[in-house]
Amino acid sequence: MNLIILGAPGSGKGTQSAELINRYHLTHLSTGDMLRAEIAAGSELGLAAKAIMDKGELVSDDIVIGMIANRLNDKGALFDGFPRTIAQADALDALLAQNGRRIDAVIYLDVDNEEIVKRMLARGRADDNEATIRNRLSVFEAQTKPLVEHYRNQGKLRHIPGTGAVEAIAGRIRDALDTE
Ligand code: B4P
Repeated sequence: MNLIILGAPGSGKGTQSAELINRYHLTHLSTGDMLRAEIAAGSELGLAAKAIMDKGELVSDDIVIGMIANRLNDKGALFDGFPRTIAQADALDALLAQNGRRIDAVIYLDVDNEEIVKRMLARGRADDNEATIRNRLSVFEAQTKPLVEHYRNQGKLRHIPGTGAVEAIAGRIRDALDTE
């Protein structure tokens, strides 16, 4: 099985991924984690990515597509925070098709903006200040939200209300996937 977890910044993608990878034995592919690892390692890519992430913008499609292409293996995968643009979604379809694979379902965690701002200010990561958060939310609306319609049209979207206890949300995701 190959899954995507999609949602606004701070909607809980990373949080819910932890349970999903264990339950369905998936490789966790989080572009946000990969970029933060590059920053921590002080690589050239990390330095360039940090400046973009601190502004709340998206890192270029070529960079994140390359990172995913390097890590795909034969196991099913959970794509966390990727794709974030239609170009990334098309590239992912092409990469999977090379091995006769495809995306089976897309979990869309739906959380309203005020709840997101509250959560991210509490988390306090380097890119979690209010100005950056507001910009990340508008970047999400403009560049990533079109993916909701894109995957709905393919019949793959599973709409999950993303507020409430972490375990309650995990239960909603299980219910949505187990009726596949
Ligand atoms: P990501 O690392 O993907 O991070 P995120 O969207 O901020 O967080 P996530 O949704 O995983 O939230 P989390 O579970 O942590 O992206 C960071 C940046 O990297 C992007 O802005 C971009 O610049 C760059 N990037 C990444 N992928 C890219 C791509 N494909 N293309 C281009 N650029 C890319 O949860 C957030 C907080 O809420 C946590 O503190 C958590 O504890 C809390 N929380 C979770 N569930 C909760 C619940 N049910 N109730 C209350 N709090 C909850």
